[in-house]
Amino acid sequence: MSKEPPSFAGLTGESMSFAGSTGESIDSVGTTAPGRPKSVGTTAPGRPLSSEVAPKECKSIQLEEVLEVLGASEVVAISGHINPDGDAIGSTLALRDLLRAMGKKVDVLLGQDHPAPELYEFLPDYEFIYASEYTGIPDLFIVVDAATTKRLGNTERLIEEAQHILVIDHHTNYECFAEYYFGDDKAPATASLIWKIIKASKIEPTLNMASYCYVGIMTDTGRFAYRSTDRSSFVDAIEMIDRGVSPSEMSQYVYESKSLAAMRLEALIIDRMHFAADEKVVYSYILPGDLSRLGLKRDDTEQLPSILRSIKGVEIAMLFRDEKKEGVRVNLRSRSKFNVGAFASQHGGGGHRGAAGLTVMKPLDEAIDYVLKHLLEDLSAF
Ligand SMILES: [Mn+2]
Repeated sequence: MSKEPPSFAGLTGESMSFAGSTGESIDSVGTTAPGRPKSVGTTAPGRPLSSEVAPKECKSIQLEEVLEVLGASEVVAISGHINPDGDAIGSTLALRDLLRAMGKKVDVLLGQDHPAPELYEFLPDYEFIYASEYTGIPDLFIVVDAATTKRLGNTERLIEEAQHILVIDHHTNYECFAEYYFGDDKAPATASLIWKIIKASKIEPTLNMASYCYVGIMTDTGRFAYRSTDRSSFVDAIEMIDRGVSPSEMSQYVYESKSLAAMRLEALIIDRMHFAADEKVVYSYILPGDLSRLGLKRDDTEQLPSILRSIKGVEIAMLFRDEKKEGVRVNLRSRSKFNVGAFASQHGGGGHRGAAGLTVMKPLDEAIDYVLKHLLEDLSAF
């Protein structure tokens, strides 16, 4: 568990023995052909490269060009991914304030038809419009913190309708669906990129902009602790503190305002823990009735996978959330060099090296078996 993975392709040779089941009912990216004969070795020379479609051209733009694109637009819509986290929320709101200060008409959209998480309601001007109720046709539609159209929910139609599309993101699995892309998969948060844009603009960063971006960076780095945390995270934080952001206040709001019900859910998850691979892998699950019984929302589960990963010796933590007809949502966290983002991408999901997610369209027990089987395969080849 200490080697750097060469690339995920290098592991496919081993997981080929499961190729027959790979392409089944999860929305797999389809790099493994169902029914292919087992291959031996780990270099996988027999991968069906010829049948793979070459990646589309992605137009990456630099900071200056981002400001030109923003400057040239009058009516703007911004959206993060569905079930937005702190980074998606913080990034959209900071960008909204920047654009408003630039004199633009801006709406922040939600791709889902349920409210943004209550957890971040302490943020000023916490206002969103359901994309399903939005009738505007923006000059510019900006997608933040989402690399695939699958993460857009009801905002996806704007990809067709808006005149221009800009994606600002830090995930590794960008699908090249936009005209402009300002991305950096090494950035600890999308909010770090937004902060860069704000600083490069002619607008003086406000306390609100700094607070939004701080929450984005704080949550995506797990309070400046995950592997993604780097020097820039702290430099950005210092600049935000200089604008008046209080780190302890932000931390209190996000991490120490837990409801008793949320604490009870944690107890339930801990009670249901299972281990594999010499206790290097831990997993637990949430049943369909759990949240409603406790009076909780799906947003209240955001921090649970990290709690599982915090056990000594655990390298990979997984939380399975049974959403019945919507399938089983799997959240993965890694603190070894095993890249859960690449693993998730292989199975139709996405994310980062240390935090990723995917959806499996199977009943819960089968979903657990499926993911665990593939994970253990890849781990043993790793
Ligand atoms: Mn993010």
